[in-house]
Amino acid sequence: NLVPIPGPPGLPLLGNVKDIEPEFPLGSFVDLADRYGPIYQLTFPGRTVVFVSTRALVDECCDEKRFGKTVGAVLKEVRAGVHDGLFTARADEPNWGIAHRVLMPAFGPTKIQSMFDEMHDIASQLAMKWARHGPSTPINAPDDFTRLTLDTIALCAMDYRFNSYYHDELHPFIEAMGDFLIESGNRSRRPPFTSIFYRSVDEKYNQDIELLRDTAHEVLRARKSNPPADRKDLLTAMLEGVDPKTGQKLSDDSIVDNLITFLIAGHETTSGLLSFAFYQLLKKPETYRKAQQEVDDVIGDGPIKVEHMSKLPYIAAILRETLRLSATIPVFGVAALEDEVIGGKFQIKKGQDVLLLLAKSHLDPEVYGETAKEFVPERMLDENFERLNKEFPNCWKPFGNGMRACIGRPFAWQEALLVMAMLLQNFNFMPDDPNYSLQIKQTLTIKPKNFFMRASLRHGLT
Ligand code: MNH
Repeated sequence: NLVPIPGPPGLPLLGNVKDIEPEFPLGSFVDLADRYGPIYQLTFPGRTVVFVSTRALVDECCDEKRFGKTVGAVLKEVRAGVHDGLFTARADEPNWGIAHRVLMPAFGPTKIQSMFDEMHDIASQLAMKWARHGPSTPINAPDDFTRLTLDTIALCAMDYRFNSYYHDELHPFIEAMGDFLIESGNRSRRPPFTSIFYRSVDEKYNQDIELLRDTAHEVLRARKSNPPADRKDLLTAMLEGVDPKTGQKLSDDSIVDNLITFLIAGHETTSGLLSFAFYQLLKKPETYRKAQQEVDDVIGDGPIKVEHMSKLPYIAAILRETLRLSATIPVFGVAALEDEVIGGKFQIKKGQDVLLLLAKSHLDPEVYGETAKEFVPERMLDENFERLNKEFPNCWKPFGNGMRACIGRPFAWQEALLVMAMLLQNFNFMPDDPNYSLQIKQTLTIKPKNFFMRASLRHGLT
């Protein structure tokens, strides 16, 4: 007794193209989930996509014996810039396994801890900038966090300094990257056989890709022409690492693909996380006070050290709760490995793409009860977090799933903890506009739009 998957009726040829708001597809996905329920389906020229939005359905789709990562429509377009780099490689492409095995060790706990000083260097530049702004200058939080995370990944992973705080405009790489990702999304929704109308758009797209690749080549060239004596970072692993399984090394093309991949994947998501975290803190003074208290108790007004990072459970809970309500990658895609039935009655054919809608499944009342839509970091304190994940497997998936889960998670975590701690230690923050209501900008990831705050020093900078 199978039941058809519901969904909005579409137009001939175009299918459901018009049901998606191009500026903010996530909003449409969520609205459709509110209208059609836990599972629905959309049709686009040449393909059908199923969306699931409850914890239970997401859980079934996270079973790697039944489903595996799919390079969905948008990522397929992103491949025009980064090919089979780690993020965009298909399951059957050998370069994924090679890069995965060669690069995993670079994200081990000791390696991440050894990056602390460089993370601290960039975080201090941010604190210095905001201290000099003084309390009456509005701070564009998402922009400055983007400078922070881009400079951090480039310095830690490849010993390259974008020096974003020394420029008013964001680095051209960031603009090219944003436009490239947005256009990749647009292309994935463009009807076929219309490319003749998009000539100048295509030209710009190719120029953006060229800029991304030139930047990566420049990083690679700088390293090769001036190899550091005793530095072992991600780029070292890319250049020297040998895959234990195949004995292969990464080719130069694969290194460029992965450098861009890491510059993109390594900063967009974390800057969004920090921006949403501050948005939430400013809305909840009580939470803010507890977070600042934790920093004062654990670190005081002395220098922040790597040992402190494991001693900030409330800040960690704030970050988890932020990623629950605002997963900065709000959807990710899997495909069925064989013909499947999910939810006991919905048929999913082999190869069918299924999008896991975290923006809904993270609000599932089965898991989070009546306060599901509220920001309550206490539920994410270590013991509670463990209990939730045990009772409701796959209820919290901001870092993706299984073997294709985020390789940079420990990196992002240390960076975000450090930045939260340093900012709370040194500043009191205020919203610039107390009536700000959240708007979201979506590329491949999401960030708050037009979110400004003000910072006043609590004492001299530490
Ligand atoms: Mn990250 C994959 C979320 C920080 C590098 N990342 C993923 C996926 C999610 C994700 C979700 C899986 C996507 C999919 O299934 O299609 N990542 C995050 C979040 C943060 C984050 C929410 C911060 C917060 N990611 C980082 C950082 C780096 C990084 C920092 C690099 C230092 N992420 C990656 C790479 C992959 C990935 C590389 C692809 C891994 C793979 O497929 O093997």
